[in-house]
Amino acid sequence: MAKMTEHRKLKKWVADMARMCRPDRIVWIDGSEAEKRCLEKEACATGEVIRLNKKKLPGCLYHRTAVNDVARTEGLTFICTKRKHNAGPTNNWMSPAKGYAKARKIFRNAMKGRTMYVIPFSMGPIGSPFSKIGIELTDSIYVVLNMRIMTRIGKDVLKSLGRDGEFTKCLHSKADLDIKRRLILHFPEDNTIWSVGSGYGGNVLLGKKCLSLRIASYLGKCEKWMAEHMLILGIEKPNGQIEYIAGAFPSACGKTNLAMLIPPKGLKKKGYKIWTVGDDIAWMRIDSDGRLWAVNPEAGFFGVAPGTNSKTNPNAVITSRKNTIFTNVLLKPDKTVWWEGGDGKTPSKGIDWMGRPWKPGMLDDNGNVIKGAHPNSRFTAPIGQCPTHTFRLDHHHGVPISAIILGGRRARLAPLVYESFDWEHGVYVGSTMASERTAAQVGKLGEVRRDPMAMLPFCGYNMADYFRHWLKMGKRMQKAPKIFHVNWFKTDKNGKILWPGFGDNLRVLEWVLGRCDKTAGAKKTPIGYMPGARDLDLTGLKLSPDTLKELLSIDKKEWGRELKEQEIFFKRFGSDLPPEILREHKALKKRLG
Ligand code: SAT
Ligand code: MN
Repeated sequence: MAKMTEHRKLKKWVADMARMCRPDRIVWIDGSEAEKRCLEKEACATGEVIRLNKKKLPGCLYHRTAVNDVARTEGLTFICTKRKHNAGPTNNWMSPAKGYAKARKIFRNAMKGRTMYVIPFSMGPIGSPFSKIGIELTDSIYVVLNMRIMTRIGKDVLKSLGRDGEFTKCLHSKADLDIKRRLILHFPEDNTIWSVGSGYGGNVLLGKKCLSLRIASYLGKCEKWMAEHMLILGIEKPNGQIEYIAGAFPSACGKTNLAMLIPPKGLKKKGYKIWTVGDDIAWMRIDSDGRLWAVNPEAGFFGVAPGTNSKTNPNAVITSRKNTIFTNVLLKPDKTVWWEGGDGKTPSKGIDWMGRPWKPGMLDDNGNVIKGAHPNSRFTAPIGQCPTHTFRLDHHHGVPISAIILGGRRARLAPLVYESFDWEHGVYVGSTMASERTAAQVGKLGEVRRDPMAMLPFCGYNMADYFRHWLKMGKRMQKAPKIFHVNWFKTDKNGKILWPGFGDNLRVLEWVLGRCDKTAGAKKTPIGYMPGARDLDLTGLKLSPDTLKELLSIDKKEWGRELKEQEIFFKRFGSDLPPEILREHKALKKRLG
């Protein structure tokens, strides 16, 4: 099968890796339907996946990961650069020599008795000069089947790679799934990723966070473009014009929902329509018109299941009705699936994400309710099945971005929305983003952590340089997108979320676009421009004037504390921090008095 390519370096690398991992067989993935059927059959036979109800969920599969392997493990994720300084203070660092040596010990013989699959994949349309090719070697059929959905794979990718094309070398083995022997290593200087000891999502679908963000952010800095943890959506305005917005939010903060939102009644009547371009990653370049253009390098969604239902995200529900892989959700007796906050009644019984018989209300040893689905359970579905998917998916230059929105999950402090004064101020706002920890990463839930541009776990180099790169990109553009900050998660004193969110977020985006074409009003505040009560279209929304006031309020005391916390965070970068960031910080302090 290695006949599929005449790329000598590629063949040699596959042989070298096989010599280390010792698989019984090597299979080159061609991407065909026949091959997919074969893989599914084999994975069903071994129990790696379960075929779901063919009538109700045609083409759908079910998979459970190991109980200690349900989210990205950031503590075991490393940037391996020759100089520690190049990884920066926010990344775990290892020298390449040590990284390779440590991982080699775990990879050695790890694929004995298994098959090594060689997956050629393209991030972005195959053949586009802006796309990046990776080859993932893996001993997991689950990974192959997911990569089929999340990326463009197979023969055509190899063809486009030719005899000597550049590719990211991605090696993955589940090994023994021992968390003590788990490592997710990035070698940006070698264009290489090694992941071992995990079978979960972002740890193992190496085209996603590892290549498209960590490696790509490094490449983007070198090649003058941006790889960002952003959704991309098009908003068709009543006049038929489509404006595109990119939005950075940490994992599990609603990017997927926002990317495919349904306009609320009042706005739908006006004629708004949404086009989904991407829900997680944006690669952005400056085009000949001096504007920033974005592509979604992925081909599918790896969305959070819990909370997804026909009210919160009808498009996601439709998207995942067929040809979808469900991971760590509840399996019902009729071979359909369910999760907390999903459609339909809570099933009276099922098999939970840990593979144990489950009934609603069951308690664990600590008296906590046992969930049927893990809070970070996921669905993997092709973007082409999304009713709102853009017709520009395969356009190599993507879509022009009018506005960037930055958001976190913050109970207090950040108002519903504000607009930065200019690009430099916007970069500062991005550098100070913070969010409460979600189930998407292993760690304590709810803890507020700094997460600049939602890239804290995904920036493949020193974040101080990353801020500098953003500042430079702004200078290179003739018409930079306006930068906004949003917070859908502000609560009242009792912890109740004030803003309805979901489709109603379009009301905020309408204002954002209005600011871009200078049709929406705003008032100047110390933190940026904010809408007055009458600048938002709240038709049909039951929101008391007090609630709106609270949503748009700025508590100077809280902001004073915030400024201090920012200082502590910035100190970590020492003298590397661009002076522009400190200047903006000082200016804000002064404006707040
Ligand atoms: O596990 S993934 O990294 O793919 C999803 C996420 O955490 O955003
Ligand atoms: Mn993400």
